[in-house]
Amino acid sequence: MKSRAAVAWEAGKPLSIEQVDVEGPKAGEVLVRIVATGVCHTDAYTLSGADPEGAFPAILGHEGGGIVEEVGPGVTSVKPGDHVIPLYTPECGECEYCRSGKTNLCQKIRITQGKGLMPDGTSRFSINGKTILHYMGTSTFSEYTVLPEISLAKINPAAPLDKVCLLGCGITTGIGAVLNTAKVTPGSTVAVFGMGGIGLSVVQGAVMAKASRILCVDINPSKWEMAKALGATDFVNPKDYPDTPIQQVIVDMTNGGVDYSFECIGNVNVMRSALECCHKGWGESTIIGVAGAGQEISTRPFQLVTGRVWRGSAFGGVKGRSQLPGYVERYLKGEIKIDEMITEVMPLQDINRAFDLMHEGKVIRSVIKY
Ligand code: NAD
Ligand code: AHE
Ligand code: ZN
Ligand code: ZN
Repeated sequence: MKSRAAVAWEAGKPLSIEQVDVEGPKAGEVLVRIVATGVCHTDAYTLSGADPEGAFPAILGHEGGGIVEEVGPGVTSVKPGDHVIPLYTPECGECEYCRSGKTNLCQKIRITQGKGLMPDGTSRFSINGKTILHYMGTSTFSEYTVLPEISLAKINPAAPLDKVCLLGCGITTGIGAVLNTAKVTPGSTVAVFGMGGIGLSVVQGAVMAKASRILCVDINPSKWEMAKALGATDFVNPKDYPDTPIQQVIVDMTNGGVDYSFECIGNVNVMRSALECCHKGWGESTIIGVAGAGQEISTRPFQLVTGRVWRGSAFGGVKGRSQLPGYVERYLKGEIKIDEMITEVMPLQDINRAFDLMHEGKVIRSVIKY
């Protein structure tokens, strides 16, 4: 079938709106009509050429909501008409990782997914016979996309797909990093670096965890209003402290450092600051931001010897098939805020504007509606 899609032909170039050919679902696969998709900084990161796994031409997008159109042979857990959220972190329930009880990082299809291919090693997308690659196993910048059955969370059809699509990445990642990865305890102090869709969702998570103080760090002061509305207590702009490392500013503000910090930017220098603003003896820092090829983190080992902990989080530690439907229910009950995070809604043909607005710092999340 034909589908409208935004194709990334090469790194560093705008996306191009095309009619792509989409092959039907093979065994264990599902054809989904994407109703809406968010645009996450990770899409921009891969498009920029900084992603060591970035392969082109490809159809990006991983924050979608859609409806099952057709299922391939052997698919039993979803049927046409079901509402679904695509999962870039699948959940097979069978692999060593799924059974470990220690991680959400199902590895069943990770190798082919990282190469932009379906589990059988081929792509379902092409234009005039030329193969177009998948991305993160989801490719939500195509109106019709094919996913493995294990990469779909079936959700309550009462949930508006143009809102809960953001649970496909940003909001779940931020909240989950607080609740599942760091396990922030009531009364804790929290520092959040970067007030995009991820950092603001960390703020939401910290409020849910009953943190006593939530310090937000961003070089763009226009982000403060939203952070404050979500429950942040302090705003720190590193540009106001040109002569003092930002970790020192936070240590001074918090009587020795915060209990928990989160890096939500993808900047390795900020990752160091986020670790070093943690309290001696117990402070824990979680890296969420994704850094470019070749970049590495560093700190004095003494920072860890003296009790600080450095960890990372992918998709908020959330197991998509078993736990994401519960996040949708919490949105429907008003416990998770999504609508406030959507500052732009636009059609697919305007998708490059969503990337421009992100780079200009003028948007929290743009949602593309097909
Ligand atoms: P975004 O572009 O919406 O927000 C980034 C924010 O960081 C902006 O407000 C910007 O002003 C701020 N910022 C930039 N440089 C800064 C600096 N030096 N100091 C302070 N603030 C600074 O991005 P997003 O969509 O929220 O994504 C954030 C990061 O999280 C990206 O690296 C993305 O790839 C990553 N991410 C990771 C996961 C995961 O599962 N680990 C999931 C989603 C996104
Ligand atoms: N391809 C990059 C890694 C990118 C990365 O870390 N992705 C996150 C999700 S970001 C969503 O916005 C993730 O889930 N990582 C775990 C995984 O298995 O990719 C690189 O450096 O190669
Ligand atoms: Zn994302
Ligand atoms: Zn698995």
